Amino acid sequence: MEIQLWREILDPYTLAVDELVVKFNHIISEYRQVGVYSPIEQVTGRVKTISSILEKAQKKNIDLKNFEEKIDDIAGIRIICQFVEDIYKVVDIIKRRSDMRIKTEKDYINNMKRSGYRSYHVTVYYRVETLKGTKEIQVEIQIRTLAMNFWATIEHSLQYKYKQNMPEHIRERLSAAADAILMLDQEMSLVRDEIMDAQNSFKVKANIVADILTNIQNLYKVANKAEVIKIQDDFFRIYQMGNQEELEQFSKQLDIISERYHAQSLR
Ligand code: 0O2
Repeated sequence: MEIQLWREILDPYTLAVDELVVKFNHIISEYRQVGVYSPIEQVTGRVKTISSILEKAQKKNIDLKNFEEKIDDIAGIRIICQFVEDIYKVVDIIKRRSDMRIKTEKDYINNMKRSGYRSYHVTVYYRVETLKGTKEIQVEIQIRTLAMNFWATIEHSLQYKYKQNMPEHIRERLSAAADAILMLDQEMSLVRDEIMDAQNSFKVKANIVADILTNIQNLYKVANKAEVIKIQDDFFRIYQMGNQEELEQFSKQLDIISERYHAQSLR
């Protein structure tokens, strides 16, 4: 067998993970910029360690000559959602993208694993460009709720600790915890609309405040100082009253004043 140059082999996987984390985080920003609830809450990524690759190859009897083809989670992305419904929205988002091609889908949410594990797995082909040229690699995207992630993280550590010999009483506890997680997700789904409304209005308010403060800062550079100080005092007064409609109205008026001074394009 030829010598495996691990660093060179794994380098495009690192690039893919880095790019995809940026891309999924950008989706979160796009939703937030327009004040709409994002089905993605958090994104993380990792490249499997060499020892973990070797372990999996040994466990599954995979020839190291073609481990890149046979092990499809060398590059892994984990997308965390707040609600189960969001998971399917994220799957749709992935399916609509032109920069990744679906290889397989595994729905461990409707088909929970015997361990109690729940998650939606999508394996995609993704192209990266390196100095050596284009390489199409496989990336496993795991999509799960915050609650499912909590369970999976704890269970993964215990699996690691006990290997194949997890004591029966711990297995039972994990199974009971998996049932509780299922119920928690169902309960949360029932109040999803209310939670989303509350979070949306919080984000909308944060966006308005950010716009107002940017406008005030830009005006400070070009307008009469006394006028800008008055605008700032008015803002604090309206902000303290806590009425979002008035805040929106104030922001619109400020846009008009800024336009007059051509202050909006100032940085
Ligand atoms: P790691 O350390 O997370 O990378 P199979 O043997 O067919 O069941 P396969 O082919 O690897 O497993 O695919 P599967 O079942 O979709 O699992 C892929 C990954 O999902 C695993 O990678 C885990 O990350 C996660 N996973 C699957 N089942 C469980 C489970 O019961 N508990 C937890 N905590 N995670 C699970 P790795 O390489 O096994 O592990």
